[in-house]
Amino acid sequence: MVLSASDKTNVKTAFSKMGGHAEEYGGEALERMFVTYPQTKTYFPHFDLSHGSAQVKAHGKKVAAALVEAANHIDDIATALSKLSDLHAQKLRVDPVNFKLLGQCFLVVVAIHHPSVLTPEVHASLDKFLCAVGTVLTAKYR
Ligand code: HNI
Repeated sequence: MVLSASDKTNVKTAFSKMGGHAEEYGGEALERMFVTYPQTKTYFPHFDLSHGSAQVKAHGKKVAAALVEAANHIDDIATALSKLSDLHAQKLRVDPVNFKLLGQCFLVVVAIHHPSVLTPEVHASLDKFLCAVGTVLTAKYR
C-alpha cells in the first residue's frame, strides 16, 4: 500500500479539516461498526455497546487519536503505531477483515460530517491510508 505524495497531502488536509472533531468521529465509526457488522461486537464483551455508551465514546477517542498520530507520521506509520501493532497482534488478535469494516465506517462518518471534503480523490487517499493503518496493526500476527 504505497501512498503517493498527493495521497499524503489529501490525508493531512482531511484530518486538519476534521479538527478537534476526529475524536467524536472515532466513536461514531465504532457505533456504526457494531450496529452494521454485529460480529465485531465479539471483541468487546466487556463494553457497554448501547447507543451513547461512554465506553464506546472513550474508545473512539483513542482510536481517532491513533489515526491522527498515523496521519502526522504518514511516512512511517509502522513506527508511529508500533506499540498498537504489538497489542493488536499479540493480545487482541482481531481478525484482519474487521479493520476494513471499521475503515469503511470511518469513511461514512467523514462523508456525513464533511461532504465537501470527501471528493473522490480524497476518498481514495483516505481509503489507502486506513488500509495502511490496518496493515500495520495486523503486521505482527504469527
Ligand atoms: Ni483497536 C484497543 C486503535 C481497529 C479491537 N485499539 C485499541 C486502542 C487503540 C486502538 C488506540 C487502545 C490501546 C490502549 O489502550 O493502549 N484499533 C485501533 C485503530 C484501529 C483499530 C487505529 C484501526 C483503524 N481494534 C480495531 C478493530 C477491532 C479492534 C477493527 C475489532 C473489531 N482495539 C480492539 C480491542 C481493544 C482495542 C478489543 C481493547 C479495548 C479495551 O479497552 O479493552
